[in-house]
Amino acid sequence: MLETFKNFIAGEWVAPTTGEYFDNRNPADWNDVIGKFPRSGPADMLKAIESAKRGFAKWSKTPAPIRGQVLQRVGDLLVQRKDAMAKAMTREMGKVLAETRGDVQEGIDTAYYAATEGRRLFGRTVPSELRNKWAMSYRRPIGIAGLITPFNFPLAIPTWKMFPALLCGNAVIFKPAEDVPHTGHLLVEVLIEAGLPPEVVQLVHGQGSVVGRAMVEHRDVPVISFTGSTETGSIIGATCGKMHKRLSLEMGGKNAMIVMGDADLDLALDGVLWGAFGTTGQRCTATSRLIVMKQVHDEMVRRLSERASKLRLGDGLDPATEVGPLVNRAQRDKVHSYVEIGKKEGAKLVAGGSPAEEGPLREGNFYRPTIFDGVEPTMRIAVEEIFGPVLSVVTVSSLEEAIQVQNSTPYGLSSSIYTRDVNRAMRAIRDIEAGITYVNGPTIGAEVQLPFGGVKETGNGHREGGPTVIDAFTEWKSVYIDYSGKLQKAQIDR
Ligand code: UN1
Repeated sequence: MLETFKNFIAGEWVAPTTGEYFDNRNPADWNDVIGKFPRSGPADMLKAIESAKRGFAKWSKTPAPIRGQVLQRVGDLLVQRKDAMAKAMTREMGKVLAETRGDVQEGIDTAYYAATEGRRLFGRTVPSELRNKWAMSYRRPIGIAGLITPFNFPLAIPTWKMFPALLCGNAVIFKPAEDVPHTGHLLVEVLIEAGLPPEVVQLVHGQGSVVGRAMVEHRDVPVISFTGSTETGSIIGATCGKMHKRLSLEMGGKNAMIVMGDADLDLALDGVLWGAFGTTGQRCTATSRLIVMKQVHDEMVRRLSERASKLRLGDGLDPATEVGPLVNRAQRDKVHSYVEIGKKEGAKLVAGGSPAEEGPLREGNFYRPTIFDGVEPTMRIAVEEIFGPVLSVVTVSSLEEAIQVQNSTPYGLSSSIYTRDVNRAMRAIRDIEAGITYVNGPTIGAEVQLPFGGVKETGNGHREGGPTVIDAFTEWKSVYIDYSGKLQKAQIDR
């Protein structure tokens, strides 16, 4: 009997008012249905907002160190459930078990990091220009934070937003991607078991264009945090701009790895395989371009295409699998359409280029790790985000040219350079336009205690992770306390 899941609204697991549900299927085997999840409507969102207001009234008055203790317990429960949650995640979105375990670990790290922030959440005390007057500023929660999250890191990305938002004293409404509702469900179960007051978190499943939209357009949700496509981010941004809402956006990437002539090629090879084909290329930080110096191009591309063609595709739960499926059929079709575009543009296909359909792979959304050589920096496959296992190789003849190519897309999330020359590395760090630069590592591998985010069309200036994320979820209040017992006029009586 297929399990029917519910929303979590007003402290209870409840059926959607629409009475409608959608099937959540395993992308490695379309016949495996995980469960039915609510296709909620705006009325469900309205109830969630009303409840979150009550949750906020209570939670915002709970001392931050006590809020931190709840997050500490959240971390402990995630540790206990790491394996079970990782398996559930692989089953619903496909990436291999080692990676979904890493995804849960990122949630654990975020929980413990946020927990300790409860005893910091620093404000500033500064001197007043007047005698016998005190001046300070401190951070306050904003209200209800609406969180809209993608499928590729079904646990880590929601936690990047949710844990700091909660620590800062906000209530949250969580709208997970339609492809990964089960992980969202399991995460909310953990929060409730850890002792979070029930109305402080609301889980509303459904479509972004329906429930996500109802949340973004509602005046009582003053903060929105979104990770997803630049296209959707622009729509959300327009609404939030009109309504003067706080908005943190984390969007597309077209991340490049630069390989210099002096690089350790074995290291670069391991790095590009992991960066391009880990998570089946479905990361905002995926290495989707390889910018290689001409003297090492031939060797690099030959060895790379050999190894990419040997990567083992399969169900992510099988320990022998190296590359799982794409998340759904539409995503597989999109990847294939980009491969057709690349061929038409005149790039040379040196690995992959087609869906993988042998044996049991036929039941899933598998696509062969794909490499295009001879790519011009202006081709669409070198500029647009594909979000799949497709790598474009561009050849260059100097560091300057490499950096120019690296910077020639509308995005600026992650970047990487392989070189043994510290001067080159430092120049790349300075001149690359991106939120993250790795030296001798691929474009993926961000850690939770550092700012995460990008420049240009990747973001809107906010950073998740580290101490920076709390800027998205707090307001400043400045406080002046005059203990002189007389009227002192700033700027005048000094
Ligand atoms: C993403 O690319 O969508 O840097 C997030 C990494 C992960 C997070 C990636 N820690 O690989």
